[in-house]
Amino acid sequence: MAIPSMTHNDALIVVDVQNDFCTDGALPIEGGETVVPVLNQWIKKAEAETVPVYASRDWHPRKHISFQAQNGPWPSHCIQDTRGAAFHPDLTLPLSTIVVTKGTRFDHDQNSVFDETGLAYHLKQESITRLFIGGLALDVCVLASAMDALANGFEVILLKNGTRAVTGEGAAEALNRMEKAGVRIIEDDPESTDIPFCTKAPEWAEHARPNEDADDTCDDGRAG
Ligand code: VGL
Ligand code: ZN
Repeated sequence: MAIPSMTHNDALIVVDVQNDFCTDGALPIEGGETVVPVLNQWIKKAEAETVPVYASRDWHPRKHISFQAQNGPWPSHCIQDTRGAAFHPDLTLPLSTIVVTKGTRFDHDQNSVFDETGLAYHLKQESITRLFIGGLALDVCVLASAMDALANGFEVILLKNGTRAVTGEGAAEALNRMEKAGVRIIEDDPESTDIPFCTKAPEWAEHARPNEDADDTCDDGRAG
């Protein structure tokens, strides 16, 4: 099956590619960082087609309800403004990236990027109808986001090579559920599509990171 071209009415959604979900993070997902080069390729392709890039981040307050110390399921992770909550440093998010912050509520966790974020409203305002989704974790936030995207009337393409799951069984179940619900799952490398890459980006853009400031803040000795 041919890889769908990215066009207008598409958006790329990069879910929670944050340090805490990678090796040595607080909630490490096996091979979490391996999604970075794959998603960087999709980001490049999106930029070449002027397809907007959205990056969600899990952004928990201390003592979040999802933490084990609060009787939740997870070790504490992605605490606001810490290094663990920062996007992976090798993720080449363009300056134009729109960041979607979730997991900030005190009364419930927000696994889906659509859960009380207003994102569906915004995407509809932008006339976006189809979402390319990758990131972490396949069986938690990517799954919840893809299912909510369908429920909100979007077409969904899962970038399978650009995601990793917390558990192996979780991965199989997530893929199964998504496929049954109507998510299109693609495994191909974006290099193999018919979309030309843009000619070389300007120097400054190659090094730009929207979270540069957050990183600096963490460098001066604060927790994280
Ligand atoms: C996630 C576990 C806890 C995720 C977030 O982004 O998939 N997983 N919080
Ligand atoms: Zn979380």
